Amino acid sequence: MLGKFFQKPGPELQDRVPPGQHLTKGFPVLTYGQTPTVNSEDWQFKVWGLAKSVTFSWSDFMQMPQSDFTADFHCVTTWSKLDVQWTGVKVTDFIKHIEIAPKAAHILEHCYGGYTTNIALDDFLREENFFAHTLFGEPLPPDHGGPMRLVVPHLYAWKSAKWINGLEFLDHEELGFWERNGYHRRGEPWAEERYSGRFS
Ligand SMILES: Nc1nc2c(c(=O)[nH]1)N[C@H]1C(S)=C(S)[C@@H](COP(=O)(O)O)O[C@H]1N2
Ligand SMILES: [Mo]
Repeated sequence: MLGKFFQKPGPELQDRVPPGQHLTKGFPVLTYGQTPTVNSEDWQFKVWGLAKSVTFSWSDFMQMPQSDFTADFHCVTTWSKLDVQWTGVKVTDFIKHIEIAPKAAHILEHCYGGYTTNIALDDFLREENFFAHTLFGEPLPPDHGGPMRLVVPHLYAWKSAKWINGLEFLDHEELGFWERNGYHRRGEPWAEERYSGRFS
């Protein structure tokens, strides 16, 4: 829908807006179900499966290098928001603290509230991915995934798990919540990988 909050991109921005997407100036909240209440003091993050099992606390993450990010955000429901500003921990810094088994090739992202989404290990390990705890200079609001979410800018935003609490490393692909319900297993916006052919 085009209206007050959705605009067609001008020519200067067109090369940043994937096909079938519209720009939004606001930042819509897209959540399936309830927003879980998670305090940073209670937040825990587990790694298991084909990686050495380990649990991280909030302070563990705060002691890792902190970086600022500016990233575009593309929801499969056709809105895109450019230049979102975040602070958090780069995935490439985080993984120095875990031991991934050589056989691992896929990940299932787990969240408070039960949401899951799958990602290939190669897509996860990219330099531009990060765990975010700050949005535009403020603590990440609960609706946007606070206290901590993953952000994977090169894939549709349903891969950017809010209230993330764990990564399960696998040698095969296990589909997450939306992927089991008809969405594409990978979700690359420039290729419009919106839906899985299995259901259409
Ligand atoms: N845990 C969890 N993470 C989630 C979702 C969700 O419902 N639960 N929705 C996804 C979808 S479809 C999108 S578009 C983005 C939306 O993030 P936002 O609400 O901060 O805009 O979060 C993704 N991560
Ligand atoms: Mo979405």
